Amino acid sequence: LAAQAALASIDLSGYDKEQSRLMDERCILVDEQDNAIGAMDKKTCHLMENINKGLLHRAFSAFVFRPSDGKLLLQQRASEKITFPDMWTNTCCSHPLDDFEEEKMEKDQLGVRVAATRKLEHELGIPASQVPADQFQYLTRIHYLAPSNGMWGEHEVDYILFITADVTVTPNPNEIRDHKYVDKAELQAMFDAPGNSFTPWFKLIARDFLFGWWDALLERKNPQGQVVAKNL
Ligand code: DMA
Ligand code: MN
Repeated sequence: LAAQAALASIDLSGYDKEQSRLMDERCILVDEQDNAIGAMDKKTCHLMENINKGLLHRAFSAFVFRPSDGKLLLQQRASEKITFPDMWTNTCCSHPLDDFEEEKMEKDQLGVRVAATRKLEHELGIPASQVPADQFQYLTRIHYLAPSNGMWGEHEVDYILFITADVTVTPNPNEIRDHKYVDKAELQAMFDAPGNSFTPWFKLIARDFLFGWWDALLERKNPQGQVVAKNL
């Protein structure tokens, strides 16, 4: 990895003020084995020029399912977002931050769980009590790289977290433009329809994992939404 002094930066004055401010958050830098190796501001981490030098950070992708019918809550990112604006994606994505001691904890994925609870509240207004950190199911983590618009992109080790919970959504309009619940067929129809755009990580997770995991989640449920024993 290049020395910090060699990393590119950029002037954010043309972007949304609040989203520009959030670019000062400090992401956790990792190597390809997800060992924490430092911290860097979100702006630096998301410039393709730096990503192309190997800069990699830790992230999470949270998926909220409704207990009554197993539908998945999607969001459409706000136009104000600096990366991947206006795209449909899973319930909430973001980063555990070096700014918070708890979010650096790696045991039982505590850091990303706490960050998921924090950002579900920030982006969707979901009360923390409805999505407690210990209630997330950790599926896996994926290493991926994807360019966004212009000079921006993502390069992350992304922890995938599922939770089945009844949630109250009060959207933060600076973060999300729209939201909706979909079943598998409705999601597939969205993918097939012309004109919808999706984040690259959501497309990747959907292609490789989501539908299979979703089936397993639905199979473990009876119609009342209670967990019942499987494989007896
Ligand atoms: C970043 O998501 C994380 C992933 C998995 C792409 P984001 O751009 O929604 O995060 P934030 O809103 O915190 O910038
Ligand atoms: Mn990121």
